[in-house]
Amino acid sequence: MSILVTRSSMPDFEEYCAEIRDLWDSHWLTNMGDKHRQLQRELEEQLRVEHVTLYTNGHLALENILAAFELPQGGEVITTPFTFASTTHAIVRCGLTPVFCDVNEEDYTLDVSKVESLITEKTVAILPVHVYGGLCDVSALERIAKEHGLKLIYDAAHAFGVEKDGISAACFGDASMFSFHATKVFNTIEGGAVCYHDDGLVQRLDDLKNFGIRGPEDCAYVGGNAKMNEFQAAMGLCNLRHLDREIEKRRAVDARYRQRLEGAPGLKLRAEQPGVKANYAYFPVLFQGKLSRDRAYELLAEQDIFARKYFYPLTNAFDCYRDLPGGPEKTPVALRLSQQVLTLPIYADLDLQDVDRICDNLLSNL
Ligand code: T4K
Repeated sequence: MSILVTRSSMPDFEEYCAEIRDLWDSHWLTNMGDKHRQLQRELEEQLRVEHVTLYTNGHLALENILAAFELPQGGEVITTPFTFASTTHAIVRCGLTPVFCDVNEEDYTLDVSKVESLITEKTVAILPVHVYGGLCDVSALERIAKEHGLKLIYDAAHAFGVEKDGISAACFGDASMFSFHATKVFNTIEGGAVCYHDDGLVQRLDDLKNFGIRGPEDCAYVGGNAKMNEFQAAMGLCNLRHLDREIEKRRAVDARYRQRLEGAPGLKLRAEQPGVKANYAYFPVLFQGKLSRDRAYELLAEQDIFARKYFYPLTNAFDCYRDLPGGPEKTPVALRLSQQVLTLPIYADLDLQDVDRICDNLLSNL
């Protein structure tokens, strides 16, 4: 059987059936039903954050939080190109302009020493990504955002369950977006959330995801539709019960990769971050020696093992952004990473013997 880069975590079939059983009694399938409300409450507890607003996917969560801040159209948002398409697209689809900042060599998040030089009178926000679940330099970014009066919105799509010195990733900045897509450490099939402290945002975010409708005869705001449905929320309620065990199993996979690959000539692993409780969402490896990333990808594919080149190409290399200033040559570290990185398969049920097989294959070709 093929080994893919990840495999969705799922509860037992019976557990999910039991969770959705009462939907056949209520016939209430969406529009902020009981399961939606329960999941929201449980996530506020789990992530230890004042407010969680749920969405049908992470991308719309990000678009909605950008819209909620009512940033001036054309305003500049400092962000990373070393990310999934969604981050940059959300900025552009909200009528804002991405300004690409390079990333650092250690954890591949925004290089905070380069952020301030990109701030202009048009800058309205910073949108960093906790890429692979590794946390950005949150204190430096907080300081810069405060000093310059900028919104700080994290793309925390990969960072569910991550903590720094006991503080949940959901608590940093003005808001954080999480993805609950099938490929994530915690999934609701498709899904996402915005986490934040400001009570004033609750109504706005609720309006944005439900047409601005506040009652049968009351439409207060020009909203769209981005609601999480009850089947998604039910999957979330089940998966949340098993989260700790899932992360523990991922930790074992991560540890085995590190034990086998650390120090191998031409390979560079991302260092573990001090004080950070990780979620082991991805296992990125840089190929910097004789064995190229593309060859490593092919060698694994020949054995039916499908690693992924997350994140190649950089978003500032996308055709649709070729007219923006700040192409890949302006973000040289990110460019090099995108050419060297391969994310190896990692998921809770990945057999350690398969991890060994992947490592044997790579090590014998270095
Ligand atoms: N910001 C960042 C930094 C993100 O990485 C993402 C999403 C977002 C924002 C937006 O969040 P969402 O709107 O998606 O909630 C996948 C995911 O679709 C995407 O959610 C994720 N990032 C991105 C990094 O990866 P693809 O195009 O690589 O997915 P796909 O279909 O090739 O699946 C990858 C592997 O996952 C498959 O080889 C097998 C496994 N898989 C996939 C699906 C669909 C499963 O095990 N079960 C499944 O149902 O984008």
